[in-house]
Amino acid sequence: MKDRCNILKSVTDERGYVLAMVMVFFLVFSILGMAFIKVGRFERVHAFNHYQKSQAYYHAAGGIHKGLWRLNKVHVDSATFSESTVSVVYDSSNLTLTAAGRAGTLTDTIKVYLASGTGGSSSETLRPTGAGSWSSNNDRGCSRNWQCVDDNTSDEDATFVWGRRNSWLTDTYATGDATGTGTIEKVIIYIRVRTNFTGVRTRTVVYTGGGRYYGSEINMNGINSYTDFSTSYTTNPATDSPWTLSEVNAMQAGVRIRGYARCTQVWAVVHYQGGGNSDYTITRWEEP
Ligand SMILES: [Ca+2]
Ligand SMILES: [Ca+2]
Repeated sequence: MKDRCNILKSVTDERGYVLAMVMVFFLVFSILGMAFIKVGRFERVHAFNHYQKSQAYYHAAGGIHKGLWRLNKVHVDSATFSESTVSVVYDSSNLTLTAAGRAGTLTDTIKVYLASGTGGSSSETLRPTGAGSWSSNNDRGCSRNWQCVDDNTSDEDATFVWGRRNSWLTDTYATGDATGTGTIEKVIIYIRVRTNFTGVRTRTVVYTGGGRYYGSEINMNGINSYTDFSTSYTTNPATDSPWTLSEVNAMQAGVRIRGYARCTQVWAVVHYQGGGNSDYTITRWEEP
């Protein structure tokens, strides 16, 4: 009788164990939110999402060949690659990744659409490094105009360029070269200026593609302490097309002053989208 009780208990325990395992299985998978986007026949590219993780695999006869994306964040610098059975191409203009796989005569492709995340942008500051094509303003505290405005941290009234009454005087400066990666989203020209007078105007200048382009006139009335002003160019004003790296490297940033204003700093900031270490979120999958 004691043995029989033990056997019954054992069977009950086993049922309980199986039931518990099934419950754990569903619990785990519902927490993970696992959704297989594409799982078909064995040899093909497929992709799936689950909790904080997105992956695309190419299944070949010999097994899984490559896991491409993880943590639902795509690092674009490692996303474009190829090996014998799978190739992945990143298209920065359309923000897509296309994975194509092959095993023997079987091929399959999957396309992944991306949205840039907060980590998808970066910027770089370029400061004057030498004389540019114009150097019309007066200087104070330096021997060459560009040296008055190349401060990493503003030295305020220690070095500055300044203008002449009732005349627009222009300076443009050679600027450092850009080293960033990714699409150039915009270039912003900054000037840091102040005045003790009225009726004074300033504006930013960028010299690119053989032309000088000015920001809006800044009425300096009341701007007695140094203040930053900027002009943003989402496209190169000479071409009306997105900036290229060579255009950024060849451009000159500058300042144009009418009257007795002081400019202590001139610089440019290049903003990039989709640089080498940018993170993207996968938004949808598709088989082209
Ligand atoms: Ca340059
Ligand atoms: Ca300065």
